[in-house]
Amino acid sequence: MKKTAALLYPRSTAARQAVSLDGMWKFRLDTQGSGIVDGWKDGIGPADTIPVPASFQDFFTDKNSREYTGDFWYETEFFVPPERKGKSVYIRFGSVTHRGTVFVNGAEIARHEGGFLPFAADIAKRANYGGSNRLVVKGNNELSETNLPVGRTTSLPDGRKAAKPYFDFFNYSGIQRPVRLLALPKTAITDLSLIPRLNGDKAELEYAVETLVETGEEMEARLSVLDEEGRIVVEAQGAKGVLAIPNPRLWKVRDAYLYRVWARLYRNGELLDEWYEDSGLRTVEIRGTELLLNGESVYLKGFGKHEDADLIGRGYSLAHIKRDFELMKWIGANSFRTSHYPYAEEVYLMADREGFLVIDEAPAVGLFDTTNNALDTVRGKKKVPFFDKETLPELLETHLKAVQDMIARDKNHPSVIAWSLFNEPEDTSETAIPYFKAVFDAALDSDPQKRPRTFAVIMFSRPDTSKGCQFSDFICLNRYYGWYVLGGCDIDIAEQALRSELDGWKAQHLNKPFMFTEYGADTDSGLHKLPSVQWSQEYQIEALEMNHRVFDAYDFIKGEQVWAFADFQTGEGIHRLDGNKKGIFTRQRQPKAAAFYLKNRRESLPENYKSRSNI
Ligand code: GCB
Repeated sequence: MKKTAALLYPRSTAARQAVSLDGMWKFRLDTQGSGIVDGWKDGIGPADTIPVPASFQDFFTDKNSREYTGDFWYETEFFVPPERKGKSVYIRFGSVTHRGTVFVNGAEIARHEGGFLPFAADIAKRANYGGSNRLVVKGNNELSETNLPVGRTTSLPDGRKAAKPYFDFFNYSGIQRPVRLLALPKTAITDLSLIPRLNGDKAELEYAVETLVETGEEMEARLSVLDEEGRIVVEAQGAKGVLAIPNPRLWKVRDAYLYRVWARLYRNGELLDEWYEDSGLRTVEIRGTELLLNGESVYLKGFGKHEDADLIGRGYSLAHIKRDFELMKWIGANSFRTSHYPYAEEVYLMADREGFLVIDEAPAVGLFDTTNNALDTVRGKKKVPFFDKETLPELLETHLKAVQDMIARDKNHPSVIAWSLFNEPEDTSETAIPYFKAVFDAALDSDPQKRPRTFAVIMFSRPDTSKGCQFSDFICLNRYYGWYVLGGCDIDIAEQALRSELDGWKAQHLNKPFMFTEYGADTDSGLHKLPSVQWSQEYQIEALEMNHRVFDAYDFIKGEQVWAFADFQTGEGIHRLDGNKKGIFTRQRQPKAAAFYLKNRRESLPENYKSRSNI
């Protein structure tokens, strides 16, 4: 996406104002698909009201609203003060899922594809200054094989559309993240890149400020780095540079120290723009089978998560973000993966503050459709591997953009230690190779810090069949031995099968760290059983114990992230009991029995568990 001052995280400063437009907005499902023809861009007519931000699905009491697929419309009014005239005025959406078109006072001013990243609509020419303005957003939540996340949209006999996700989470949608009205200077900072470097006990911060400057203007960029007490530790002039940080305090796992980096733009001594990022001094590196943070080996203890909660669906909730971090601290975790899409910006800000390590995942989930292919095979059609599909070139374009935009948004967070570029793609065909190469190259090109890249490897991809693993800097395995494979009474055989798979990976001599990014068992928080059965709380503990026994036996396993942090909503079906129940916590964020077992284990493992010096 073109860099604009409005895409930077919205902060009010001496030069910028960010005003929340969140609240109750008018809302209407476009069940007849007539919104455009009927001119809803000028006002959506008789409508309901719902909270923004939130997913719209779980407020209503009828199934058609919950399962609705198609266009949906939002409307609100906002006031633009007269003194904003002459400024850049934008509306910034944290996300509109999965796509949105924005109209202000009847004029279309922006379109955006992709439901998990921010975009901004320039309203300067359309705004009514000193008066009221009508904001209308047409959202759409259809799924396809050319957009992310991947799925399909079918038509029901009565004409309704139905979303068919190729992924295991509910297709929540709507205006799910905060909306803000921004007033920004015309001559503005459009980007700031920070690269921390460590050398012995010395630390440096390389920086680059990008600006949007009207032609011929003489600008001066300045940078100030402040410590947590607000004292200036170093200052610099110029749009680029390398700063030595005196007496550096490093950003460490669960012991974060943040420097505030102010970028300012001046003309003849007059301040035109200012903006800041909180940055941490830390390095991330893969060396052999070790993941190194600040040159020290770190073992990931954590979770795969979802943005998911009662009533709000995938909607932004600071309360849930806070509770989740408290639970992760309580249980002795140090990391999580933003499965299966980039989360709200505020999640990363809290991870920065709390010293959590984040594997930041692109919304590239569902690049696998064996089930559909299986039906085709029964019907006598040839199975088409996912990466052989005709839709691939278009999907790749969407994917590259999603990766580039995710990295542009999240590149300065000290908490982000790696990019996960896919979840469980069907990576066993030769045709996956050029696709993977393009996506992995794009991530490297986009990231000033050149962080490690990875993807989560599905069960069916094995040491001898995965074509994608060659691109990963470290290997992330999603494995369900003891659940989908050899579950229940067969758990002893599952253990043998897991060991034999790991022996296979070992024999490949990849000399890379491995992490388990998913393992676990569905568990009903009300079910106890002696002896255990699948779904009981006792069995969840047994499944975790079995996995951990195996992980502990292999030195190259350098991390364990249980699936999942909390129970979450999925589409209905015979394999899901009102959602996925693999949570260590319930959807209401209360512990299952396994949480106490896991707390014990996690607290007993040192942060540098299995480091060479520890073996
Ligand atoms: C997986 C997927 C995750 C599912 C999980 C499960 O492999 O990555 O999205 O929710 O398995 O529980 O089946």
